[in-house]
Amino acid sequence: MDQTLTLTLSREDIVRLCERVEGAQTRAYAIPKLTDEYPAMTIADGYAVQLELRRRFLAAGHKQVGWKAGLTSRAKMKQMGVDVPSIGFLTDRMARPENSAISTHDLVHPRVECEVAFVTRKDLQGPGCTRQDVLDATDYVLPAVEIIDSRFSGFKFDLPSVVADNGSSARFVGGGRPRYVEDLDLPTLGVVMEKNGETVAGAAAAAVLGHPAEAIAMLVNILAELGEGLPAGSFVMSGGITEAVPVKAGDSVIARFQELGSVSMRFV
Ligand code: OOG
Ligand code: MG
Repeated sequence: MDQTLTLTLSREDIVRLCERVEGAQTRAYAIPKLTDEYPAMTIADGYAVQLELRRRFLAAGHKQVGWKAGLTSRAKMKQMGVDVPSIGFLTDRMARPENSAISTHDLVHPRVECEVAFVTRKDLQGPGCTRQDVLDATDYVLPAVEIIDSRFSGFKFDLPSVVADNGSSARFVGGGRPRYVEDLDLPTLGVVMEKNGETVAGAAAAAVLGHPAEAIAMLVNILAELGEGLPAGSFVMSGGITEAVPVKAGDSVIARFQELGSVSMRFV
């Protein structure tokens, strides 16, 4: 088995680290990255902590709505200093309506990023899931903004730590105009992020692994390694196209996507 897939943490350590991450997420405070205390932690350990976190949230009544791929563009990998993509789960409690006021008081140091979101109409199962499998299983795509919030001090982490922190997932807003993928040329689709009326980031969707559907295929293949599939009806974000932009109370953000419309929100 691949070294990175080997578990090194005991069950007690997994629960302990999960409680640490859960406390930081729900009470919005920064903690040192987990590998400071557990330098031998692997990606498999990170996913074990994430799985425990998901189990607890679902047991507390949160509903899972889908998944997110992260660190799928060069801009994001460079910004975060991590060059392997990751996945995280999304729940109903993280969703915020378009044009709404999003509180920053329950977040540590939020950042926004533009992403293409997919909604599936067929089950997808890896290994070996391809971009074409994803396109065939896609109901429609829509523009989304993810509000990420690493719980690690200084927004600095490594892959095992960020995976344990559910890929920095915090909030997300879907909106704009849902479209069928076959009516679009997704790679050439341009996106621009505006903060307080100024353009702060922009790129084409090809920045995400050449085609955002490639990120969904990667996510399905990681899920397979974790012994899971992606059920029909999932909402899946394919990863930030540009680098993430910090936001604070008082900021307003508009992500404008060619062909897909725009997604707006303000922070309070
Ligand atoms: C990790 C999450 C990355 C994306 O879209 O690349 C992510 C992070 O940057 O904190 O959501
Ligand atoms: Mg993201």
